[in-house]
Amino acid sequence: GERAPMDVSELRIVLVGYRNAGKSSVGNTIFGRAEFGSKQAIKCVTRRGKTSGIHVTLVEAPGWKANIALERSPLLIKRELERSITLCAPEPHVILLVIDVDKSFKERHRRAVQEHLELLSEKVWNHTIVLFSCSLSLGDSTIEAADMEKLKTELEERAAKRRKIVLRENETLMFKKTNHWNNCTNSSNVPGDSPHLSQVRIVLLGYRGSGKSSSGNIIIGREQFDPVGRTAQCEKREEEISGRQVTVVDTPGWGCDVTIENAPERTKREILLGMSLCPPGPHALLLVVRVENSVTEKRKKTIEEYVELLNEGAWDHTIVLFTYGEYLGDTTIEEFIESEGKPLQTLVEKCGNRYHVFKHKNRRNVTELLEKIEDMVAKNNGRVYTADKDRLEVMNQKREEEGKKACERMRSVQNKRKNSKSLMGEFIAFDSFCSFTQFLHGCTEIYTVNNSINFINYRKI
Ligand SMILES: Nc1nc2c(ncn2[C@@H]2O[C@H](COP(=O)(O)OP(=O)(O)O)[C@@H](O)[C@H]2O)c(=O)[nH]1
Ligand SMILES: [Mg+2]
Repeated sequence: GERAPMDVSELRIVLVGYRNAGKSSVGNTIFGRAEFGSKQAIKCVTRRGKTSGIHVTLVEAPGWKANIALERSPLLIKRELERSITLCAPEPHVILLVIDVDKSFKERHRRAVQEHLELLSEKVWNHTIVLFSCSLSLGDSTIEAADMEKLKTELEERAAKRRKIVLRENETLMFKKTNHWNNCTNSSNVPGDSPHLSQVRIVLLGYRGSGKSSSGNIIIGREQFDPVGRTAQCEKREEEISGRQVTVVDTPGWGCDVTIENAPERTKREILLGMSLCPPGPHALLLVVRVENSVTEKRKKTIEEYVELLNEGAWDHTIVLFTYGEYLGDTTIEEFIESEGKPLQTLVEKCGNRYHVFKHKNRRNVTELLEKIEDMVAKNNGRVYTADKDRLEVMNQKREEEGKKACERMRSVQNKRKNSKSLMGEFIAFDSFCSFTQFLHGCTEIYTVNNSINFINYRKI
């Protein structure tokens, strides 16, 4: 039979999702004003209004505890979920299932969603649209829609101010730079051309997955660092770029939510040893930060501790390198820095307001980055970062000793395996792969079994 054309002048929506998934914010976005309060509701909340010329009825059902089994969910919540449909009589056009992309979503969360949604109707899935929200980008504060415009203007003003400061610093620097290069022998100064270093040494620093190896590849212009596997030891690559001999050192990253005192000694050591791969020392430390990962106060503190692990003076040689720049769209990096709040702003300021943005696999602004490095070197009167020699020597010895021990251990394990069935294989047979990887969470190597034992690189699960 023929279907009656849908009356688009009216839309009935049910908003469902676990607690704090962002249902109310979604509701407010739909209406363009703060209709739903931030207070936790345990009963359905109905709002009617006109948005984009459509009469909208929106029912927000109370959220369940994100990972609760249906049988343990309070009766009131279940009853209200069932009632939400009746509040959209004759029936809702759509059920919006809100899921927060910034929170983990494991099997037990999925099961909770399924069980709770199927209370509405068996056919609920035919009418459901998943709506991804991101709570973290908004911080802890609930932003009132009425305040949105004001906030936006404020942000734009602060961003413009930041751009101005950076520009002014650049002008002062140009003067200093010209003076510096006039006295410097290390520059290949082609007449009429802007002066530049003949050699640029760079060390990449940052938490795991921030995009260090990928950025190394962007700078070098070839896939030289492995951006799929985890970088366990510092590595060096060289290439001539825009008339400069460029050395890039990649280092292992730290877990972004692991404080430095809980970090493996090995990670700290490898980061330090990275400095010795480009003697007499790097011109620039690139502190890699992913634009779509919020720098919380806690993460900022850890970043600071790692930079200061090198020494206090390291800040003078550091530039923040933002990766995932494409995520910004047409938002400027300054607007982004201002909207992220204090932690990121403090970090950028510690680096003397030096920053640069990389977009995925886009090499266009590599030369610009090299120029920013040269500006910084000029500001430092040609000084490069130098690590304490004795300290590096101790680290080097430790690394060698550990290497030897690791070889011995491997050999003894191999010998044992010849005699008995693999220990790992037996272990996995008794455990599911998932909990096994959980168990090894944070280990450098994970062994997995498919017929034989393979070595795979560990990636964030
Ligand atoms: N979309 C996007 N992905 C990126 C970008 N930079 C890195 N990645 C991806 O992020 C993941 C982690 O990057 P990687 O370079 O290995 O990070 P590292 O641990 O700091 O070395 C990889 O899958 C990269 O392909 C970027 O600018 N944009
Ligand atoms: Mg890496």
